[in-house]
Amino acid sequence: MKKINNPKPENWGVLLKRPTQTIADIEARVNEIFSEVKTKGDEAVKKYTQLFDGISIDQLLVSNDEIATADKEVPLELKDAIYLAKANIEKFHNAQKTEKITIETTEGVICWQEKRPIQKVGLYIPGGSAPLFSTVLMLAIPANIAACNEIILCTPPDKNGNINPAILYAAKLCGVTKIFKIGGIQAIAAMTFGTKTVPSVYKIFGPGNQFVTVAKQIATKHGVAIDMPAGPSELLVFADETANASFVASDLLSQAEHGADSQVILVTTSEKLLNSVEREIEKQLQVLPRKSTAEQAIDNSKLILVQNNSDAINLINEYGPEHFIVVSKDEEFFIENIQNAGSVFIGDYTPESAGDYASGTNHTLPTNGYAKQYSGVNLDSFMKSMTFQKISKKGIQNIGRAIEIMAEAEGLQAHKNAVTLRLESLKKKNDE
Ligand code: HSO
Ligand code: ZN
Repeated sequence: MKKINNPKPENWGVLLKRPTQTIADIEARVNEIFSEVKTKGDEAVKKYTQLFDGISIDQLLVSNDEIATADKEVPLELKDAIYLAKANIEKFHNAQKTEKITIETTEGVICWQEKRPIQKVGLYIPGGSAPLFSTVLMLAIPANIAACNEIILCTPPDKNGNINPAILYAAKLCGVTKIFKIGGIQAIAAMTFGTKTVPSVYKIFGPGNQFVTVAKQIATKHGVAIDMPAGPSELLVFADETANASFVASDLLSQAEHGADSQVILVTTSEKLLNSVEREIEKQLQVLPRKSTAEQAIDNSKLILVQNNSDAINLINEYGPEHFIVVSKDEEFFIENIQNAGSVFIGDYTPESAGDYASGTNHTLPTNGYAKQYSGVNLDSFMKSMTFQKISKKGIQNIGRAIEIMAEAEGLQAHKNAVTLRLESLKKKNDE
C-alpha cells in the first residue's frame, strides 16, 4: 500500500489518476462483431458464444422450465434476503416518482412536463466469478416502477450452458420479460440491432468488463442510449481519529475484492488511524477467499494523510469517487461540501455493502471520475421527460408578436408566417 503524506494540490492530479485502459484494439474487434451480429443475427451470436464462453447454445432464450428449476435451487434464506432488499429498493425508487409540472407561462399559454417510460430496455449482467444477482434488482426494479414495457436481460452462460439460479430467480421476481443466455460484446450487439430471438432496445444498462464497456460505447453510435460510461469499481473513505480502523479496513477490502483493478483510497487526518487501518487490512486480507484479487487491488491502493478537513474535501471532490464513505466527527462538513461522488455513506454503521445490496439506494454508479457529471442509475434513468403546451387565442395574441420579431431576426419567414396567419385570422374575427 502506498502511503502519501500531505500531498500538494498540484500533485493531486497525478496521485489520483486512474489507470487508463487501451481501447483501440478492443474497438476494432467490437466493430467486427457488431457488423456480424447485425447481418447474421442469432447465428453470429451463437458463434461468439461458442468462441468466448466455450459452449454451443441452441436456445438463447431461457425457458420457463429453467426458471422454475432455478426457483427450486435458490435457498429459502437467500430468497428472504432478496425480498428484504427488493422491498427497500422498491420503496426508495418509488419515492423518486415526480408529479406532472404545469405552469401558465403567460396568460393563455399553458406548458407542462410529464414523464414517460423508455419502452424497451436491455439489462446486462456480467458472468464471471461473482454472480451479481444484486445488480438484477438494481436495474429491473426501477425499470418496472418506470413501467418500461419490455425489460430484457442478457447474461453469459457458464461452461455447461446454465445461468446462476439466483440471477434467474431475481430476474423473474423483478419482472424481467425475457432472459437470454448471451454475454459480452455479442449481447450488446444483439440488443443494439435485434436478432430473430433478441429484441432491439432503446437503452442498455449494466456493468461489464472492458469489452462490454467498449461495446456499450459503440452501441451509442448506432442510436442506442446507455446508462453511463463504466470503469473499475471505486471506494474512497474519509475517516478521522474517531473512526473504527477495523470497520474502515473491511470497507476498503469489500471494494478491493471486486477486481484486481478496483480502486480503493483512504484519506485521513489521523496518522494513527492510517497505521491502524493498514495493519487491519493485512490481518483481514489473510482470510478472504478472494485474497489474491483483493491483494492486487490493495497493492494499488493509497492511504493519504492530509492536514485538515478542507484539504480532504478538495482532494475528494477532485477525485470524484463512485462510493464515498465518511466517518468523522465533522460529518456535516463533508455532507455539505461533497460535490462529486456517486453515492455517499455516512457514519460507523453504514458500510458500502449496505448500498450494494439492501438499504434501498442503487449500486449502479458512475466510476472513473464521471461522478463529476453523471448521476447513478435511478428511476429517471428509465424515463424521458416530455413537454406539452396548449395555447389559447388569447395566448397566441399575448406572445405572437414576440415570436414574429424573433423569427424575422433569425431570417426564418415561414416560422413568422405560422404566427402571422393566426393573428390575422383572429383580428378578422374581432373586426367582424
Ligand atoms: N460495489 C459494486 C456493486 C456490488 N457489490 C454488487 C456487490 N455486489 C458496484 O457498485
Ligand atoms: Zn460491491
